[in-house]
Amino acid sequence: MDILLLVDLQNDFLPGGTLPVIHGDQVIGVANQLQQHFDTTLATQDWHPPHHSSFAANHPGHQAGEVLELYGIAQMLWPVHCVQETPGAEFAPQLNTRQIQQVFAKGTDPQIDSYSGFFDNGGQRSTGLEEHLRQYAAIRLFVMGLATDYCVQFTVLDALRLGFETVLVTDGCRGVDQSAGDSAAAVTRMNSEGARLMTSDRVLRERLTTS
Ligand code: VGL
Ligand code: ZN
Repeated sequence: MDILLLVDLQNDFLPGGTLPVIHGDQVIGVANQLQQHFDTTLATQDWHPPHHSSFAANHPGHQAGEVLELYGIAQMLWPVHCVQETPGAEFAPQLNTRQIQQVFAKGTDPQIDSYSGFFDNGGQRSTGLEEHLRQYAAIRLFVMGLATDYCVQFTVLDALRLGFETVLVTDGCRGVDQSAGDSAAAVTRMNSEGARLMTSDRVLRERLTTS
């Protein structure tokens, strides 16, 4: 069974948001198109409390882009983004959300960030996504969204570690690229750990011939 997982398609990661991913808006159409060919679509949502420890604003004297050690884990500081119940945390208005069966919130614990849609960055608390996927006997997980070098990458690497067959939809992702080449390196890493790389065109052709 094929499942489409949309990672963090939220206003703050789009142009005009507080943590904009360049051309992030270009993947919304890909998500809408793919959804029409999947019976099951799930989504993750970055969902931080206002006092989240990943926000530079909560560390006076420090700036976004700096890395601090917080509670024993290296934490990149980010601009305030995806604060619970604010417009920035909402899904992109152009995104078709009617077919999303379940949304998994992440980054809700103020003390620890969560790039992966499965677990926080300490690998401790589950979002419930793994348990949800385990109800299916055999799945292929098709992952796309924002950002390639953070939440998409950590979600895909956890999916592979958990033993799920995983496909990265390459044109459905855009990255932060804080350092040049981060996204390309992330794609190479996901691929080398076992993720298959496919364009959305290829996914659609495959879905049309197998279902
Ligand atoms: C993300 C940085 C901070 C992401 C979330 O969705 O990739 N990146 N929070
Ligand atoms: Zn975040």
